[in-house]
Amino acid sequence: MDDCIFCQIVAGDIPSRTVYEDDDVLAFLDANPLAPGHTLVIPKDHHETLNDLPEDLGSEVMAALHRLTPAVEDAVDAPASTVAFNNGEAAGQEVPHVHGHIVPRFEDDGGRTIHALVS
Ligand code: DGP
Repeated sequence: MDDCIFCQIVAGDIPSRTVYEDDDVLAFLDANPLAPGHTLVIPKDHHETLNDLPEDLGSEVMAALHRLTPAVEDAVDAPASTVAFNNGEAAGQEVPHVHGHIVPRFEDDGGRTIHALVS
């Protein structure tokens, strides 16, 4: 979609810091990180929410999250992470292109809830 920021990142029209890429999935650093290493994982094809995502593509996104979460934690020496989707505008989804957040968490970060972190 021409006016979708994340489609423009996939197309290379907006610069981003790529963390991982394959035929179906792109992961890149969040421009407004909630913690060092905050990474977004998206399907390259445009789908607005998880509800619109074909199941096979959802599996690809989940597989990437599964591989990348420990790698991101290792990269920033985090003992844990919050992995979440804001699914729909009322849930705080600002960019209408499905994306999973990997937010590294640290012992001293206050133990904020998922909601406080990603909405
Ligand atoms: P959400 O609220 O779940 O829709 O999160 C959207 C995230 O996308 C937010 O953490 C900031 C990030 N973001 C928005 N625009 C850009 C951009 O142009 N580049 C990158 N790397 N991240 C962006």
